[in-house]
Formats: sequence, C-alpha cells, structure tokens
Amino acid sequence: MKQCLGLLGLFSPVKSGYLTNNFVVELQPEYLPETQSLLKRHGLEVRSVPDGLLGENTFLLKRSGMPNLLKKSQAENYMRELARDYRIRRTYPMEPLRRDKRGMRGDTFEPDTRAKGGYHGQDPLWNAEWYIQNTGQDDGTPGLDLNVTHVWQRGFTGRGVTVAILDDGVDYNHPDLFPNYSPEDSWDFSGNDPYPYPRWTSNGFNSHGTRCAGEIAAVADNGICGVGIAYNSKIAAVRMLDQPYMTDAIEASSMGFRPQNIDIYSASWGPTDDGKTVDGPRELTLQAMRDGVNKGRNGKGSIYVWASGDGGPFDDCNLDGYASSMWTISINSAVNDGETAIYDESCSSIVASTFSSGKVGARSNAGVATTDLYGNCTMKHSGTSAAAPEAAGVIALALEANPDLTWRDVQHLLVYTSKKRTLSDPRHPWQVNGAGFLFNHLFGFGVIDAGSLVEEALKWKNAPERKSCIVGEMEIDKMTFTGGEPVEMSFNTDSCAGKSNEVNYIEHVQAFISVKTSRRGDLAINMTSPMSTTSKLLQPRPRDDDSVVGLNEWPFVSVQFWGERSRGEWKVRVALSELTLQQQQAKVLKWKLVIHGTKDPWSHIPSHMSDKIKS
Ligand SMILES: *[C@@H]1O[C@H](CO)[C@@H](O)[C@H](O)[C@H]1NC(C)=O
Ligand SMILES: *[C@@H]1O[C@H](CO)[C@@H](O)[C@H](O)[C@H]1NC(C)=O
Ligand SMILES: *[C@@H]1O[C@H](CO)[C@@H](O)[C@H](O)[C@H]1NC(C)=O
Ligand SMILES: [Ca+2]
Ligand SMILES: [Ca+2]
Repeated sequence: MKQCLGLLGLFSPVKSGYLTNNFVVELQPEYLPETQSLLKRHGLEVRSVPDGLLGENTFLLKRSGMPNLLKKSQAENYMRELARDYRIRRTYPMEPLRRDKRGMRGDTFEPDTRAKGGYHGQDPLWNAEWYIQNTGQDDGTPGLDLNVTHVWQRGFTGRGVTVAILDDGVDYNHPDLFPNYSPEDSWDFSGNDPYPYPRWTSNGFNSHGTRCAGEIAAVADNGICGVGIAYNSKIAAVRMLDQPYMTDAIEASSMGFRPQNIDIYSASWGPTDDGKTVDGPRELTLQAMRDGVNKGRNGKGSIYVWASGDGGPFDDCNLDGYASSMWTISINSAVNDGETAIYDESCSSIVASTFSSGKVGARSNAGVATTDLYGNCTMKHSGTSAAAPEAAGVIALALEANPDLTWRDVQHLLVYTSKKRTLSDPRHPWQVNGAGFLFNHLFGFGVIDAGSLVEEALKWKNAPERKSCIVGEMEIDKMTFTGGEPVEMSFNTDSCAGKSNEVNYIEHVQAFISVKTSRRGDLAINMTSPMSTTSKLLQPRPRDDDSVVGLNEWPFVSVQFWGERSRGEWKVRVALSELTLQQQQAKVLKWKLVIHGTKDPWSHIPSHMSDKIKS
C-alpha cells in the first residue's frame, strides 16, 4: 500500500534556504572501479547505509571539511559541479530535519529473595521497578503493572530475541548491559562507525538510549542497577539521533538496519512536540519501513515500537507520522496509580500503554528505574520515552514464546490482551467498538499485560493474509466556519467485495484528508464506522496557528475500529472549534478512505475476550 501519497515536500524545512552536506550520488556503472579516485577528487567520504537502501551504484556521501549545513545556493553549485563529472549519473541533497528525543525533563538496597521464576530480586533497584511488579511502593496501585513475573516463571526472558535502540547511543560498557550487548547488530549512523557510544556532554544529555536499553535488557541478579523486562534478550545500539540535523537517509538506514537479525526496533523520538508541528517519514524512510514489515524477520516483519509523544494535551499524535504509522506500534503511558501522565498525547493510532511515571508527590515523582550513562543507575527516566522500551521488552518475551508471530500478529495480540485495569483519563472515556473491544483515545486498548500476551502468543495462529481496499477518493470543495455546520463526507462501501482485495474484518483504517484553513489548530475531525464507532482522527491543538500549509493528503490512522466489519457507510466530519476569538474558516478539499484488514476472520479468539467487553 502506498502510504507516501503526497507526503513529499509538504513539510516546512527546519531551516529554510539550507541543505545538509550529505548527498546521494549515483555513479555510471561502468565507472564504479574509479569510485575511490572520484571521491578523492570531489573531497567526498562515504557514509554507510544498509544494502539495498539506495539502489544500485548509489552512495550516501558527505563532503569533508564543510559545515553541516550549506546555503541552498552553495549546495546547488556543488551538486552542479558533481553533475559535470561524466562518471556521475545523478545526485540529490539531503534536507535537514528536526527530530527530538522524548522525555528529556529532568535508595536503599533491600534484596527481595522471593523467587520470581528465574529471577531472585538480587539487583539494588528491583524494589523501585514498580512497572514490572507494583506492590504499592511509591504510592502506586498494588498489582497495576505489566504482569511480567508470571512470564519469567513460565521461563520466558527474551532469549534469542534482538531489540535495537534507535537513539543517541548506548553505554555498551555498562556492566549491567555489556553481557547482553550485540556489537555485530549495532552501528553508529551519527558518527559513521561501528561504535555507537554516546557523545559526552557535561549535562548527561545523551543518556536517553542507555536508559531505554536497561528497561529491556539489564542483566538479572548481578547486583547492579535493576533487571530488564527481557533480561536475556540481546540489545543492539543504533546511534542516529546525535548529529546536527536529521536526514531521511539516517532515519531510513536505522530503521532498515540488519532486518534479518534485529527483531524489534524501539524508538522514543520524532517531530518536535510543540503542538504545532505536522511532520512524518520521508521517501527513503517510508521505503525502509515498508521493506521492514514486508521482508524483515524472514518475511514475518520488523516490529517498530514507537513512543506516542510527550506533547501533552496540546498535541495530537496523529500528526506525528512516525507514531501514527500503521507500521509502528504507538505506545502511550500511565502513572503507577492508573492516571494520565501530564505529558501524554492522545490520538486514534495509539495501540496500548505501559508505565513511565510514579504518582506526583511520592518519592520525588518516582521515575522509571534503569541503567544510566557511565555505569550509573537512575530512578528518573520518564516520558513516553520510557514507555516504548517497556513495550519492546514485553514483545521480546512474546517473540521468544512464539517466534512465528508476524508484525500484524503482534498488533492483534496487543489489541486482544491489553487491559483497562484502573486506567482512566478525565477527558477521554472508555468506549466499546463494534467488535467488542474496549478502547480509550489516550490509552489505546489499555495497559499491556505480559502474562496474557504470552499465553495467547503460545496459542496464536497467524492472522489471515492482509488486504487493503481503497474505498474511494473524493474531491470536494466545502467550507465550514467557527461554530458553523461541520463538513460531512461519506462513502458507502462494499469494501471491495468479490475482488482479490476484499476486506471484511478491519485492522487499520487510513483517511487521507486535505484541508486549507485560516487556523489549523482549530480543526477537529471525527470518523464514524458502519458499526457506529466514532474515532477522533484529530483534536484541536491550541498552539497550532498555521494558516498556510493546512493538511495535504495527511494520512490519519485509526486502530479503534479493530475487528469490526467494514461494509456500509463511513462518515467523516470536519469542524472548527472555538479556540480563538476570531472566526476561522476551513475548506475541505479531498478525502480518501483505505481499509486494511482480512477477508476471513482469524481463527483464534482468546479465552478472555468476554471479560474485555465488560467495562
Ligand atoms: C556517574 O558515574 C561517574 C563515574 O563513575 C561519576 O563521576 C558521576 O558523578 C556519576 N554521575 C551521576 C549522575 O551519578
Ligand atoms: C497475569 O498473567 C497471568 C498469566 O500468565 C494471568 O493468569 C493473570 O490473570 C494475569 N494477571 C492479571 C492481574 O491480569
Ligand atoms: C467528535 O466526537 C466527539 C465525541 O463523540 C464530540 O464531542 C465532538 O463534538 C465530535 N467532533 C466533530 C467534529 O464531530
Ligand atoms: Ca542488574
Ligand atoms: Ca507529538
């Protein structure tokens, strides 16, 4: 399915008028033997990218001795110079992008000797790891945790599974990480070498990846820091967040890195969470993700786990094209007492939640206990940054239990087995969709339950083949105003009945929508399915005062119709809410509906489905 429709070139660049000094260059094949002399002549050095990312005879090159950013005219002159070399067929520059890591805000050792499966509580931070086992420490709700110890008891600890941390590097010499570190599956795309070690700064800014890694794979019972959720899994470090500007090639290289060895990619970063950015993956990165899910893990598909974002109620993660992609699993977080964390964003593409903060007021806002830079430990990791690696760790346990799970099976299992528990958000009530799944606009299908996930993974049969039905595309030209009647659009569909891409049972639904508006932040968009489930595709963003770009075939994704039947009338309503004193207007130009799912129902219905339906 082409997801990149119209995505290219619709974002405002980070720094207009500038390009990075990274260029993609394709050589005439007959001159390949002259590559070295050609590079030397033009002062270029090769940056490594995974095989197949750029096509034949094509390299990602950096001009040595030049600043990271070049004035556009300067870069263009240089490209013209390259183009005059008869050995070069084609060249194009890399645009500078801005990507932020999530969650960069800012004890006593009592060994717990009760056996927990293979784990004996012999790590100083074990009692602080309430996200693994919540006994009510730090004012949390006892029992409200990821239910991991059951799985350890069953003997699953992530053995044979490799999880990559796409981040600012990992302190792989850390004694609590080193035994699980996989150097051959690691790379430094920021520094272009095999050593993804974090760059030193005086304030520990580059501790993010190391903290995420410990949540997944800190070593058990070694008396250092805590224990990882999948403490026998392998951790791969892909350093890619620490260069002056992000490029499409670095993102694509990272997401497409060693897809036959790496099973799960954990990412806690994305476009700026300022409540006014609309940005997403570009051409090469979309290709890398598509290849990942289609070809990674020997065709079972790479699993991309994504932090849903830390923009709080001011942002909507459906406008973050990484978190909202149907190829990623977007993970939100809850506090240890089941409430919403202040930084949580909401959106219709969130699949499930884990935990990332203790209750405010308890042990100075207890964070997530994990490994830190330079062999240290921390109890202060937080944000949805801390939530995504927990999900990656739990998924690693499920993949050990059943290595045949596809990327979609993992999403199915999360939908089926995540739980409401005591999670509650003041703004977003729990709803039941037409297939009987409880969902929440902020927490997705609920908190991940490792115990149930692994039990069901053991019994799971692969979901039937995925089909994608393009229901239709409609050009319209309808206006709405603040306080006026919303623009309503609908398709009545048989969802490709009788064709090879017939869909009956829904997985993801995408609505590509184009709108011009005098204030983008005032837009509110709902979609209602034939089974009468309403999903909020976009909620107003008070800080977004864009009046120029609007939305251009933006791919909104909802997972909230999961399992519903797809035939019948689909409705979209676009309205403007009253966020400002002025009257605003919006002109809806186009919408296109694509339903992904299966023709046949999946044969495996987990036993506890009935208790999901109870609220
Ligand atoms: C981390 O460890 C280093 C060296 O062991 C030490 O100098 C430093 O103060 C520690 N940092 C923190 C934040 O504890
Ligand atoms: C934890 O998982 C086990 C299965 O391993 C399940 O029996 C139990 O009900 C789960 N606990 C909770 C609180 O959901
Ligand atoms: C979307 O649905 C919510 C809840 O059902 C409702 O409060 C809101 O007004 C709707 N917005 C639009 C644009 O229809
Ligand atoms: Ca340890
Ligand atoms: Ca965001």
